[in-house]
Amino acid sequence: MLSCVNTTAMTAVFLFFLVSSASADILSGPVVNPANGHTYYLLTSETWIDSQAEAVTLSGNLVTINDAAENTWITSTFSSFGGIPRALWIGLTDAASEGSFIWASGEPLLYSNWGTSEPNNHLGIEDWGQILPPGDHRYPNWNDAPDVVNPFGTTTSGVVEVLVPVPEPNKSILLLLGGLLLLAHVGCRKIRCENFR
Ligand SMILES: [Ca+2]
Ligand SMILES: [Ca+2]
Repeated sequence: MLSCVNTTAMTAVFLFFLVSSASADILSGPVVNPANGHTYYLLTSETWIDSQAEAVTLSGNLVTINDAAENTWITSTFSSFGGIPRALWIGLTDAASEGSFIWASGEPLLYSNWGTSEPNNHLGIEDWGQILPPGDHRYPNWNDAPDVVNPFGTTTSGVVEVLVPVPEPNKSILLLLGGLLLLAHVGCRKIRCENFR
């Protein structure tokens, strides 16, 4: 019984490291899209699933592209980041049901921008949406790709969209807190002085 428990625990620890060993980091951002006020991040190269996991830790999802203007803003902001032509993971997947693409955010699929003859589920393993990279003749159209790091040998970064803007410190609140701390400090000194009279 004990050995069974130990084996289970060791498996859990192994799985934890297996899952946590590959996580995407922030390469750029937060960047606010002035057209919708949403916040975006560009991630380091990872699989679609690991990039989506990182997006959730940032309180978002891999990007939901709602219209051509958002597609253009994303590609002009991120597709050539750092002088490198990048494919970009977007929040589309049909892993749950082949041929039925859905957004990771749960938003309805109202706009799509697939490249010619895509999505084609090539070799039966392409369930994960990306924007093709600059240099591909179908850029900035979309493709379905396998869930690997840098599919087809192309640097591929996830784009995260967070619907609520990252709050900036409110200066008036900071001033008010500073004032209250000053008043408290002066009050304490006064009480101490009166006690020693
Ligand atoms: Ca969006
Ligand atoms: Ca494809």
